[in-house]
Amino acid sequence: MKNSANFLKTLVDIECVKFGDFTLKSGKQSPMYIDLRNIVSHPSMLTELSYLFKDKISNSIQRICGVPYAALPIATVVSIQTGLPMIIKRKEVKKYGTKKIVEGEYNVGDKVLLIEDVITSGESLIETIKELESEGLLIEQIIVVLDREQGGVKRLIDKGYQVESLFSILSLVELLFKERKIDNVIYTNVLHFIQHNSIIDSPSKKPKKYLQKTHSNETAQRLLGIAYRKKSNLIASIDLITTKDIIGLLNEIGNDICAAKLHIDIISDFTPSFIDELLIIAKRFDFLLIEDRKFADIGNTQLLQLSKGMYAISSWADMVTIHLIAGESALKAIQDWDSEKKPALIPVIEMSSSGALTDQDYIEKCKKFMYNYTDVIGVVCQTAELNEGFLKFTPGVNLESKNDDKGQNYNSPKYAIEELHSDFLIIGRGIYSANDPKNEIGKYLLAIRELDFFGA
Ligand code: S5P
Repeated sequence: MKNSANFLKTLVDIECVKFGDFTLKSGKQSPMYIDLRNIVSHPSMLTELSYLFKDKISNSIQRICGVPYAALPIATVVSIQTGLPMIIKRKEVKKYGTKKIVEGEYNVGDKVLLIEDVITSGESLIETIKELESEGLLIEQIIVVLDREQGGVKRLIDKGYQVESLFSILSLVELLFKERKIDNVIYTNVLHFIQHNSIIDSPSKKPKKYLQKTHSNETAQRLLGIAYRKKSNLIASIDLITTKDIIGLLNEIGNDICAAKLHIDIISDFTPSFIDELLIIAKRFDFLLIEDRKFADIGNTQLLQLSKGMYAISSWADMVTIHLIAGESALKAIQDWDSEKKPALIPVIEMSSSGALTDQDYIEKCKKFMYNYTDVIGVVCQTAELNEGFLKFTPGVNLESKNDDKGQNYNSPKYAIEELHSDFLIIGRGIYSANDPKNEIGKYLLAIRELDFFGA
């Protein structure tokens, strides 16, 4: 086995993860069934796991312990791979002999790596932690193979433990969905299940917006999936004019964004190979590409602009912006266009600039027909209220400035999310003009995460 994606796909092949309609122990219906115990019959999977764990173990660890029983074989291979000694926590205390709860050699104060196969509520981990701690052991690090994203990790982090997971159910379904191994329905059902089954019950918190949003468009679902997984609804508007600067910036901030928005026609040294490079980086850092071309012509011309010329936009862009000024027919032309590769559409129905002509009347006129087109995943706007499920992309976001000297107006991330109900923040100069863009994007991430926009 060579990589994590293969490991995840093999989990499905060996039926450790199944999708369908399952009744859980609790009596609840679930669209997924997860039980990693079959891994013991697949030595190559255990070996792969030992490598994955090895990369993550902190230097201070002195003992390895698996939560009984499912994680015991995993702890064993990790112990063999790393040379770190293992201890075993019994599930029941022996009724005879030593009555020990922890088997193996250890000293009070030893720093332990605790291994778990799957985390849901974190209950069995908490139980094991309690018992190890009562023996004087210190839980230094916890690594879980698969996080069901139902709040267990957060619960342990809140208790002060250092927890991480190798994989999450979201990264698994995202991968399977991308590779067309599961369909829209399963993907959406899993997202809904996670949302409604989190053990973290905090009504005072803002709802987990992303998981509530569903959209039948595949690109919209991918974008939502990435945003949720990265806990970032930031779209970097990379309005830079050399390929070197663009690639350099994306390499710096790629992990922190869910999409990059470009104005491809401002690049001074564009060659088609730039697109290849861009696609590789987008894949590596897992973000989508938006071309902010703002198409605004009759249907036929728009199709030519989308697909022809040196930019061949439809061949690489996941999403494009479009003005609806030409009316419904121009939108319909794109929707009816029979093309293998067609970007999702984001109409600009309200602009951020001073004196914009996109008044309420214009917005309402756009809304009258745009909802009928499944290629339309949402809109660029400021104040407009949208139908449920449509995504709101908001430019004009900046932590430092209120405006520029060319008509642009800015709001803070907090205002854009809380007052404008924005789903995705588009940020240009706020990031790319900063002295240290990586550090600056950290401030934006902090601002949105403080709002608990992503929930637990
Ligand atoms: O109304 C709008 C629509 C868009 S797409 N106002 C905007 O500013 N934009 C784009 O968002 C604009 O073309 C630019 O690429 C980005 C904002 O950049 P910033 O540097 O002002 O953050």
